[in-house]
Amino acid sequence: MAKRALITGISGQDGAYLAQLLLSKGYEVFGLLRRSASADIIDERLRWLGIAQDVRLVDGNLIDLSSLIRALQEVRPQELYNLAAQSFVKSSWNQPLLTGQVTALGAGNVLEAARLVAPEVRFYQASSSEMYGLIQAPVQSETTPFYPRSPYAVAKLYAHWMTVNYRESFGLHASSGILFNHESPLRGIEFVTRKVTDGVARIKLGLARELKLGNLDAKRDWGHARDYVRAMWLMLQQDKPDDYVVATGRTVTVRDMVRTAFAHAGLDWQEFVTTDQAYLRPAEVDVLLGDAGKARRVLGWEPQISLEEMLGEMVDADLARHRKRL
Ligand code: NDP
Ligand code: GDR
Repeated sequence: MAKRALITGISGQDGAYLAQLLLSKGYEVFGLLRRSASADIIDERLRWLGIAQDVRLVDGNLIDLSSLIRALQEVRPQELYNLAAQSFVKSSWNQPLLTGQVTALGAGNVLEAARLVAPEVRFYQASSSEMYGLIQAPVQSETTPFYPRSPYAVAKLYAHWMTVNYRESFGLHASSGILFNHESPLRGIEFVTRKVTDGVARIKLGLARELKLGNLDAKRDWGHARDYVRAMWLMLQQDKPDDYVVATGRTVTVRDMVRTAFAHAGLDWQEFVTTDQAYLRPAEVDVLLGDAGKARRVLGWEPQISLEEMLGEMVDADLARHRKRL
């Protein structure tokens, strides 16, 4: 019998790559999808990976507990991955309460649904390096204290601790992956790497002349989503649920990331990039650098794709997208 997995956030970057990984391992993959007026663009990412026909979609929304209970009763999954969230940090200052409802209480709803109707399920929570915020140690691991710096990070902390609490209180097989930034050609266009690679492609093809960015001094530990979804799956294959940092162990400024992406297309970033206050945040996370030693030791996980390879893949994919539209 094939294993069944239910993924919330199936239409997002990680949902798509995780679905592809699980399908390749012979799982039956179900995705929770909230209704949207623009249904035709919803499975764009699944189509891009060529798996749209293979994933079965279930109607539901994280803020509707009854829809989650129904989805779990219908699917009866062995593994449940909670990837859905309002995930854009900058928007979380404009929509702080919605972010709390979806990213925090929504995760609570998924845990509660699991406890009520699927207590045997193995549960994964998409926690985030944003929880470290104003960092308390130069390299962040599972034992580094958190100091959230955005409504998004505050919401993720609630979800993270609820995951730990449901594990300790109810014996749920609940694990939390504290993932550092990870990107891909399927990354949302509002996030900085994809905004940059899309900008590079437009400039290269003569569709744009400049690219406006915010804080170029921030440093991030950037990996590839394809590597990171493998870590999610590995966590749920362990006998014991636990929390794991997933990171590359290398940190780079936004400025250096931009330079690398422009250079891939043979362009000098300084001729095209300007800064604009509109993209600054009320509070910034200045530097993130993760220690994934525990994931390496316990899960045998290692990232395989370098930042340079990933940015090259993203620039090439954006060039191809824009050429198709020309
Ligand atoms: P995306 O923003 O690409 O995807 C978010 C998903 O959540 C979308 O499928 C979206 O659906 C869904 N969603 C939003 N609100 C609801 C709701 N109310 N009910 C049901 N579904 C909803 O995120 P990523 O794929 O990049 O990230 C996956 C998860 O991992 C997120 O929780 C994110 O916060 C977290 N994370 C991401 C990191 C990264 O670097 N990518 C790092 C650490 C954590 P729709 O298409 O309808 O909008
Ligand atoms: P982040 O990702 O906030 O780290 O959250 P994002 O790509 O939005 O920002 C990274 C850094 O780049 C700086 N920056 C800009 N960011 C955006 N979006 N647009 C710009 O024009 C720009 N210019 C500079 C930002 O200030 C920031 O320092 C992501 C999300 O996926 C979260 O859901 C996830 O939890 C964390 O990564 C880990």
